[in-house]
Amino acid sequence: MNRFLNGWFRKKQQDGMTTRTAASESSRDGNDLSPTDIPRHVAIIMDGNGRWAKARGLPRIAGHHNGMKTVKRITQAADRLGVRYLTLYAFSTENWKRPKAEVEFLMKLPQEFLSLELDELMRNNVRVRMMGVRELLPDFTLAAVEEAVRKTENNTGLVLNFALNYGSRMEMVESARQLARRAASGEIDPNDISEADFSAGLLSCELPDPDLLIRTSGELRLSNFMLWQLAYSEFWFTDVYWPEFSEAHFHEAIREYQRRARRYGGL
Ligand code: V0D
Repeated sequence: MNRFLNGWFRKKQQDGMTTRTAASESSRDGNDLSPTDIPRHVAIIMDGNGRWAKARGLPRIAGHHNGMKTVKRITQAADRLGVRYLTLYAFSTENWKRPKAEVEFLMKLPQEFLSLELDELMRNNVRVRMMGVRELLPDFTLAAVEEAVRKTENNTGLVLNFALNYGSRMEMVESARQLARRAASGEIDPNDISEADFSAGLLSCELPDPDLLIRTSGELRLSNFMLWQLAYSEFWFTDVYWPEFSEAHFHEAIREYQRRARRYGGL
């Protein structure tokens, strides 16, 4: 793992000094991507961890654990490309219905991830944040995440936003309630409520809307993820399971995003 981290660092320092000629190499490392049209905000539904494990005769938790390595890989890839916001759907409000042992395992992952990666995230100026309902999350999970949020709050690089105990309909109902309370108290006129007012009541209020949504593992649904915020986003789906999702796959998604943007611009 150390070798990989050093590799990331070395590459960062060399950026702009390398000259690449081979087309295959250039397409793999993203040098064929247009640096002027990198999506500002990429959101990802990290699906297929359980299926990846099942296909290998491993327990589902082995899939979740390997999925965590992909989180690291794709955070690095996004950072290198200059993506400003990366939102990852780590745990939905519906995920509590899974077997108790699986939920217990999942709740240990933020702590494990951060104990391995927080130093590196700091060195790379990454800001960690969380989008979700704090209630119901175990104390040790919340403590680990909040420590990372606090330690990185002044970082100015990539914003790594974890959707944790997040549900989109719930957040929209909450925003509606907030506006209804303000209207009932006479603070605002219901007729003056704008889209911006509604957005301001969502858990994503500090982030721009995603430019690109990626979902892995072949499902073509939103599964209650950022329904309002994804109104104008480009969607990109792949059959690849999340534990096998690579930097090259990520570049493929962004290449397609840029192709669509060029076509749209040509109209
Ligand atoms: C399992 C694939 C990182 C999706 C990725 C509690 C399912 C690995 C985090 C994480 C999970 C969350 C917050 C944070 C730092 C790291 C994570 C969960 C699941 C759910 F501040 N991976 N990861 N959280 N998986």
